[in-house]
Amino acid sequence: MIRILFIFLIFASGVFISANQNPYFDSGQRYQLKLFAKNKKDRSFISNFLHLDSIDGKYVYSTVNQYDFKQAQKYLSKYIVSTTTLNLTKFFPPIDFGHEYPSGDERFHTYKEVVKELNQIGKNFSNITTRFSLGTTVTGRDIPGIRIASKKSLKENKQLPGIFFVGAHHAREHLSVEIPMMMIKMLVENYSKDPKIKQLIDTRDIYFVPMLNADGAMYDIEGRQYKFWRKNRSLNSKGSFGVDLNRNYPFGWGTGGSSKSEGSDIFMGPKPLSEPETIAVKNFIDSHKNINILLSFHTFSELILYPWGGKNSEVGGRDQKVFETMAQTMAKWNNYKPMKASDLYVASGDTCDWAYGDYGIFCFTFELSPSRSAGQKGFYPGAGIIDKVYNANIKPILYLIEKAGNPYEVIK
Ligand code: 0X9
Ligand code: ZN
Repeated sequence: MIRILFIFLIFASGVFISANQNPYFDSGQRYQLKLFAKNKKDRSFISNFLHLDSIDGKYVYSTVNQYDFKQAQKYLSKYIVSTTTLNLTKFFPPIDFGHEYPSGDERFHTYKEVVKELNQIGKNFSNITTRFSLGTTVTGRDIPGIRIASKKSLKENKQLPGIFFVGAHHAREHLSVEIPMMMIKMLVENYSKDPKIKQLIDTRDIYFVPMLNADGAMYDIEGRQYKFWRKNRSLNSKGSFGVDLNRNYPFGWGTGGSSKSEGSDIFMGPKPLSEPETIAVKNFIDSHKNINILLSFHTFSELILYPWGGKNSEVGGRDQKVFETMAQTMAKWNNYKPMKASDLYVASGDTCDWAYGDYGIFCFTFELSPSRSAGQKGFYPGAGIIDKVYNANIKPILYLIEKAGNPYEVIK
């Protein structure tokens, strides 16, 4: 008996040690790094290892997990100015308390609330909406979507020009769920009140998927403790979790600004489109040839980004003019900074390079508010910011819906 106990203890301690020595084990420790990056070249170099949360002149800020922190110490030590340690270990490994946002942030929609509200809207406005499923996440959640288009118009017209809005490629960017949710509500509620909205809904095919990375977003709030989680919740081959969905698209995949290491927050995945969430987006785009414009909501920094993001060159020609004109027009309303995505930093495998590169879709990434933040408030600005960000983006979003009719109209 004693011998069995002894063998068990040795075995158990071995497991314990290996879990702690496993470089991919996520203890919950997070580090906030301030790095000196004097120009775009420095930023793009750093972006091969870390995700950059924000840029402030010659400095950049990044919140990283333990794996990326070790990588940074190894490869980026000359750039690191300071490190702040955040201890979230109390909340790891995750315990599922049922999902709710941390105190004060309950206004943000949990996955269940997104589904419930979309179902309700689908029922209440059945003449202009259809609930659909984009696909299924890694852990089996249905990815909820809603189509807004007048059923009468759809009957009369074979095809209406389409637009696709998607939120939450990144888990911790919870505000990117709220803006599409509010927009959906506004559109359906004003169909019978505002002739301009009616006109749009009668002549366009509008699709919303507010919470693509539902697994990651809900993991990020488990235990009512934000975790700075970015990726989805795939179990990787060496035991770490998550692929960066915005590095997993096939166009130019793995050509810079993303990582081959599964423990990294910018892990590109074992192959392009390795994830059910990105496959779901691709299947949708493949089967909806009428989509002319795509808007992917992210946070933060208050930017309007357009291709290319994976290389420094411009898309060129007429399309360049369309991108610039649209971005500059919208920027006047929301006061965001319009720019080519790679001017921020080069990163390959993102949604917009793929949507434009493979399908010719005019694709924008909105980095919502706040404009800058080195601390926790960047990704977690609090629910108090939601209305302001929504109001700033109503006009740009309505403009995109309108221009989905013919994006080239803006350069005529
Ligand atoms: O890095 C990203 O995926 C996006 N920023 S975020 O802070 N929301 O993670 C920006 C994508 C823009 N695309 C490129 N720079 N390629
Ligand atoms: Zn993002």
